[in-house]
Amino acid sequence: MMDLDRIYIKNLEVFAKHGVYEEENKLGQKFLINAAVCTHTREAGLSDDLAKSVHYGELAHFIAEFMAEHTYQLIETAAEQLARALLLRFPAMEKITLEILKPWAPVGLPLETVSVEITRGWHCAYIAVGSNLGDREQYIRKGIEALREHQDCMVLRESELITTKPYGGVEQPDFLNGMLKIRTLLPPMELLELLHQAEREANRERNIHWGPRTLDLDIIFYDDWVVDEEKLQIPHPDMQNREFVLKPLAELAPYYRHPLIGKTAAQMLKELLE
Ligand code: PH2
Ligand code: MG
Ligand code: MG
Repeated sequence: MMDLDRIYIKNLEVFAKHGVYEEENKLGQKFLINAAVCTHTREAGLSDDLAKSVHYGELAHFIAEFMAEHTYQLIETAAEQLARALLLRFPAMEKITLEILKPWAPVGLPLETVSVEITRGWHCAYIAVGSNLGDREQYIRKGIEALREHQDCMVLRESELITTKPYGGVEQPDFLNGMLKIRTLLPPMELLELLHQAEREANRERNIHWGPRTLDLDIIFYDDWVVDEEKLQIPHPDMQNREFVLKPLAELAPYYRHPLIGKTAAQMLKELLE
């Protein structure tokens, strides 16, 4: 991944009413905002065209208005919601580091400032889709639609859907399988929850492990992250052995490299078929 460029706003002063204490919500106080916006400025830099970059004036006004229009108890919440709103409002923003400071925090002790700083951004994930019950294509289309409709997800690409023999030894009908490339603001566990929600909406019943299902949505890759939680492993731990995963993945991203195995999708597919 190419290094991102940054646009900074330093110590933007806004008056707002975030706070846990009642007087903070009533009277309000001064806040300072620092933002480091990660984006690509090359095109704007060559063309001198503002439309190709993130307008720092719009950015500053958006921040000031957002801070004034909402009232949260926590500066954590103000930062979380503001970062999300900015990433949705300015699509060229890949990532933002946002710091919210309270120079007048009413804690009854002399201090210069209190603050929180968070970094949020868009992530790229590959989602395997599968169905082998009922109107398989319809279930898959509905699942993709559920992701499209979620504000924090964009479906960027869809592979062809292919018919595959059941893998894993359970006797069951043939599958329809495919792959999605998505862009998302959701961290892995929240993305998993969204996928489960979409599966539930497809009337999926979880009874036989590896049994037939109306809709299965699995996270294959999430950037180059490695996640090893009880409920979620990324990359998908068996993907390198599954033609029904590697084939549609290699269609979308033949050179995407597995962060642990070190091989590309195309290489893994070739080796599996050998
Ligand atoms: N999913 C499984 C088990 N076996 N076989 C095929 N062909 N396609 C699948 O999506 C599939 C499978 C468990 O999720
Ligand atoms: Mg699966
Ligand atoms: Mg699954």
